[in-house]
Amino acid sequence: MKRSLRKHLTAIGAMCLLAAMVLTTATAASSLKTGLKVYVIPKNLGNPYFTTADSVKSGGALKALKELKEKGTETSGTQATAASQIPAIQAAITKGANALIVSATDASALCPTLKQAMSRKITVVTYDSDAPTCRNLFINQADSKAIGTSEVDLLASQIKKTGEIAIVSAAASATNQNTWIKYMKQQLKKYPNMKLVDVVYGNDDPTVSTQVTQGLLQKHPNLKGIISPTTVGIAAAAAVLDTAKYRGKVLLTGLGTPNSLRKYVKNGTIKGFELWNPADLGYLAAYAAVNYASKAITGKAGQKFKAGRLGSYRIGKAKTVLLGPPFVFTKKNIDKFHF
Ligand code: RAM
Repeated sequence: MKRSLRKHLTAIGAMCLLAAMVLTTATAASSLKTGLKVYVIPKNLGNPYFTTADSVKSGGALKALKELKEKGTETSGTQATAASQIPAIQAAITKGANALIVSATDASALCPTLKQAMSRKITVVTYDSDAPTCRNLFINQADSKAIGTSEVDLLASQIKKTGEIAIVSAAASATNQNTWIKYMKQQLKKYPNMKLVDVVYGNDDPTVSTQVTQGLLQKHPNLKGIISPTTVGIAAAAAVLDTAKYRGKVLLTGLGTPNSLRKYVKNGTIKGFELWNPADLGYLAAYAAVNYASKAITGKAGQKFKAGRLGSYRIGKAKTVLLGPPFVFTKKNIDKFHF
């Protein structure tokens, strides 16, 4: 009896030991590295959209890196061009980066540098604007097709599905804007009385965006609507349209931030626009980058990881993680948002 009890206890002991071992291994596998040098590299510095996406104050990428005890740095050029952004990426590599979180101004121009980083085992995560062939993961703000389609639908409802329209985009090389425009063109086929007459590029620069919008209005006196899928472009276009001549006559929608468009929504220059929460996008990108750099995930579809306050996320196809659906801001709800 005694012997069998001892045997029993030994068996239980062994099981406990095994369980404890399994537990430690599980914890070890999912525990993240700390002290990593992570560089957050937006298209450009001084763009309020990226300030929100990246900063500690707004709860963006650098906040996540702080929570995870990494060394986070935001760096880029001052213009949303590859020539301005590439030196910042190269400098981050030279400084011994463990991970780069990049919004690509121009995928093909950036790829040689990003590939060089990957060959040195530096984790490369794109967010906001992808470089599909030279990164480990892309953190997508919202379904690209949904963005393009809903922008057209929003404008269609505002101009009664009729009239000439134009697009004021960011850089001609921007992957994100070009993808959305492709879906806008597809969706426009559903509106035979709406005609896309021009696509112009303001380069995420307020002055250039103002000039190209003014140019559009001169060139197309019958213009009824503008879609500007860039936070810088839509704010510049709104300021141009905010005069008695155009207000309510040339309608504007696109992707913008509530703070920069509040007054135009209230005075009727804009009836509705869209966006996601840029801070959540940066925050998610940082969690993904640290998980990848810690080898807790490898980019396989279906893998799950935890992203702090946002909860759990799953990697989808093409090594992409989707933040969530876009949100429409109108006069009714804009005062609930402050970024
Ligand atoms: C601008 C940038 C950015 C884009 C937003 C909507 O700030 O072009 O890449 O995602 O607009």
